[in-house]
Amino acid sequence: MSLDEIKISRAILSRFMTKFSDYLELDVAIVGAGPSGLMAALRLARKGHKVAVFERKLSIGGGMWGGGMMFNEIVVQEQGAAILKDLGITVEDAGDGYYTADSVECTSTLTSLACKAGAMIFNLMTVEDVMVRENRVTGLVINWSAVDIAGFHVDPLAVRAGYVVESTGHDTEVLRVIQNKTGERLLTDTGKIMGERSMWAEVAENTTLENTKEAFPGVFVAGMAANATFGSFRMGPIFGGMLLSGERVAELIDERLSS
Ligand code: 48F
Repeated sequence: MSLDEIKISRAILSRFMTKFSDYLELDVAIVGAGPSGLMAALRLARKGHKVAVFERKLSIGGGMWGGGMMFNEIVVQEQGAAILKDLGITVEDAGDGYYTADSVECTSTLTSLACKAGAMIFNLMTVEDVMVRENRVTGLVINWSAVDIAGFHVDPLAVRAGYVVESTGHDTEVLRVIQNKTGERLLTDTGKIMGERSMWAEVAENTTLENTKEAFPGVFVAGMAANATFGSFRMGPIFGGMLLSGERVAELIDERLSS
């Protein structure tokens, strides 16, 4: 068979357009493909919901690849180790209730399983805004990250979603847009993003789960963004809370979608 460059180009364009257009209306739109967003995508897709993840970067996985300070191992506690083992990831016992796992294996396995479960991941796309109707978020406004980086004046496109997961990590970008543009109160004590506090792993791991909840009508917050939104601590390279938060947000949204 001789290779035709135009057929290669046409195959990519035509498949991408079909895929993109199929995912313009979603049950759940997830912003950020870090560990919490990927875990949420995996669980929601396995429940049969139509899910897409929008990730700004070329790479999927957020802060998980880098382990701690680029030593590419992560630490989890008992519950996190159980999740990783269940996903088929090798976990090493480090003693005293600490477990380690290779961060590359964790990230790549989680990504692969989310895709295989039916979640569609769109990388290189930045969520720059939301759609709001009657004080509820009904979708996302997206653009190519390259447009954003270049500072080009190019209008975005939009995606409709039953629910949005804000899993953008430390920066809580989606809620920041909502706070700035709607002028409405967020569902926090202050009505605003309360901000991330300095490192305290033990408290932060627990509060991540408590803070995984609806932060604005239609928007659930997960992972580090949950702690940043509700004013809790950062935890550094211990990742069980991220995985559990992804699972929790999937359960909460599944309940809403099923009711
Ligand atoms: O930061 P990130 O890994 O979020 P996470 O799931 O996990 C946090 C941990 O990695 C670590 C930690 C705990 O152990 O403290 O930091 O909470 O991933 C967030 C992803 O969101 C993307 C960003 O590129 C990253 O991959 N992202 C951020 N803003 C946007 C976005 C945006 N506006 N549009 C699209 N993607």
